[in-house]
Amino acid sequence: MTMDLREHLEQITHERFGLAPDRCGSRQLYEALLTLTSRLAAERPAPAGGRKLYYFSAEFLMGKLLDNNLLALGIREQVRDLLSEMGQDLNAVEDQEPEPSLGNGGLGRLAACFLDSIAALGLPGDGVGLNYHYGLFHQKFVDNKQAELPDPWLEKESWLIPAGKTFPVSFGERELKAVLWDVAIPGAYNDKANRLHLFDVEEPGDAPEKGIDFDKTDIAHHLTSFLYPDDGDEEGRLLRVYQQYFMVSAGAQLILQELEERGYGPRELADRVIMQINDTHPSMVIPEMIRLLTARGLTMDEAVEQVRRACAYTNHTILAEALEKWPLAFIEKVAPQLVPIIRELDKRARKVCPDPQVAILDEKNVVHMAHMDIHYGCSVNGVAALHTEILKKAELKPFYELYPEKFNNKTNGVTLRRWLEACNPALTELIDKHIGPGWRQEPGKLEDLLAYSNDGEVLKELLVVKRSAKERFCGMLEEAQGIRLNPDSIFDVQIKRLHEYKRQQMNALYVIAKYLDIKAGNTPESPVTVIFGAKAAPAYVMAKHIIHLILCLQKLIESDPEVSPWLRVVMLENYNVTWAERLIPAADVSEQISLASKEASGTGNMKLMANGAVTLGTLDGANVEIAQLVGPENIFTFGKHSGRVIHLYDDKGGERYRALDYYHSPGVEPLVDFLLSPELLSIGDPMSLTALWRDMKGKDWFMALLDVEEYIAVKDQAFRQYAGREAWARKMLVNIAKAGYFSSDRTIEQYNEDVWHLS
Ligand code: 26V
Repeated sequence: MTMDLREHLEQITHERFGLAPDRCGSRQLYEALLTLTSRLAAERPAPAGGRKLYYFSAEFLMGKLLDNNLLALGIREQVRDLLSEMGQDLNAVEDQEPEPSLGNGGLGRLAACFLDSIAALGLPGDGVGLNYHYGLFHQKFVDNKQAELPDPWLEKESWLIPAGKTFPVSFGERELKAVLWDVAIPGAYNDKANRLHLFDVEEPGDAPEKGIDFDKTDIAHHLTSFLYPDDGDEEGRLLRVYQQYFMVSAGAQLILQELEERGYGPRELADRVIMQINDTHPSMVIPEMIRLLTARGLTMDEAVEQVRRACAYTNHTILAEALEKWPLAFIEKVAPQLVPIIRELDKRARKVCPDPQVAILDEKNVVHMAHMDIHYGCSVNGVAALHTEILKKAELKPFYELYPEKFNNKTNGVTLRRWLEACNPALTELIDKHIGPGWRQEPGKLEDLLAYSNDGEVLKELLVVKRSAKERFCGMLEEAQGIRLNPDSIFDVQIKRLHEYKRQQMNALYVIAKYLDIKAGNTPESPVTVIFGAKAAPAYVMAKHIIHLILCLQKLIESDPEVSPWLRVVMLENYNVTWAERLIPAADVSEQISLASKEASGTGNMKLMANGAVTLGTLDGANVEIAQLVGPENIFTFGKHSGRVIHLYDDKGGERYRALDYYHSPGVEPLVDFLLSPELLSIGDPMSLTALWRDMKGKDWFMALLDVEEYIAVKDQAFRQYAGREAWARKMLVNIAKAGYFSSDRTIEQYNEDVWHLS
């Protein structure tokens, strides 16, 4: 095999560059390996099965693909050895790869983990999405604020394979062609490959000259320019609807074409196809597929029944602002052909249940996308046990009463191939050494590590592995941002989209508390480095104020010789999958501090635990399941529970949350007021800091002040325990041992068993 690979690589570098591989530069070798792995993956047949899954998602946050594909193809170590024999370094080659910018956060990364697991389990299932050219945005820090630039990740050489297929998408007054590009998804442990189908316009427009503003009415050129273009105006909102319809119309046509190629007729759709709708962005696939089926001769009744059995919906959030609703007038403008179908679906739903709370079209003629999914799909799932319970008991209660049989939970998972094996080779080696390699295909076997929880040698090895991961991260950070950190400090890590409910601002208040403590002469037992990674949606003003605060604290502390030996703050610029892969192995403490009831699941919490970080968190999302698995000794929890929080939002009972009551506590007021201290005002923008200060004490919609005092106390307690190195290493070990449950292979097996029935 090594011989074959060597010959193959030599052939490619000779053809492409007229050079032997050992004479190539990293860039040339990257292109050669891209060609080689794409070819090997593309040669693989699709898995066979009676029914095929199509996973529709606005986002696929794939991360770099070379390393992962080498792993899935089973040639990673051979290629590494081959290159080193040639005096080349695979890591340097991998640095050449740009990260695809096709996602934003948890929902998109989950879709990528799922594709990996579906392929690894040998199940027939493809992704369907859009090929955004400039991604979400590239984040830069200018004057301690976030600036957004286009993120052009597509190069002449990329993982995209032209599929040679186009589909017409009709937008009322005009028609556009959807051009299909495929990314091969090879399965680990088998010789099959699935596909990620990405649709694009025929003539994509150029990147904007400055920032991320562009002509949002130029649909023909800019439909696929950006993920989540600014929806602050009507043009932006319309563009989102154009994107969604383009994706699902082309996707539905592809499905029907493949169905026919497989030898089945449109009446066999539901027996042969299942469409998973990832949040509501792809919901228009329901009326669109009904439209296409009726055009192929099915009656309305028949088409509705096929689609109902062939669609399943996953809810990823209970935040009202993220539950999509579109004015019917928008759909009338973008895809008028859907309007009579949506009206008909609404009429039928009203016959089943006249309650206006479950209507698809409300009295203002606004379409509730999730409602359509629930009436006209076979399954509704939440993404962690607590989240699904909240959907059933509160957010979607009337729907649960109507269709109890449709509701089910699928606790999220992550692919341990990327999030342990690929990103943390030293920990992988340690695990293999003690329990063998079987955990890869049976992640539950990680529990065999528990046999070593009192083995001082193994615990020491764990600490050595963590320490070297921290050093490695420090090297990369210094190179990227010129910041030098102390690898012997506690790495306290909060990495996730920036949102008030995730409460990065509460973590910033902790930093302020520590700063003031140290200034008052109380130094902590161990030095601490608080590391943030987050992008704020460009139009989310409060999130940007929070980034500004964190960057100001970073500046203030790094130039203070009294404080900086004990406390540092770092915000990673342009946090993405690649940064996550570097940082997660190095994390000591995993910050999962959302306001209870608001974080549907979280998946970073799972990645961090698998790499031996100990969670400091509220009982929210999947943290609840983590706490149950690892036990109270091995997690730090705090904060008001979800029931209490839901009560505090309630108008009834006169107990509504009032930030000011909490602000006036002696442990809180000085922290909040520090936002307006001369120290911070001399670094930051007074307008921004004042706006945040005012919001925190007067509104604080996500209740940071409710939990901040307990948070500080429990965090200090966690940091004190960190000093007892052996006991801490035991916590790390238990967390790694219990992470098997959070393998996305387990999640996918459950989807297949309960919803998809693929084979
Ligand atoms: C909402 C919005 C609002 C306006 C700006 C653009 C935008 C883009 C996406 C969304 C929906 C976000 C949904 C989401 O990412 N949910 C996350 O899903 C994860 C996977 O299930 C889960 O772990 C996280 O808890 C949940 O926040």
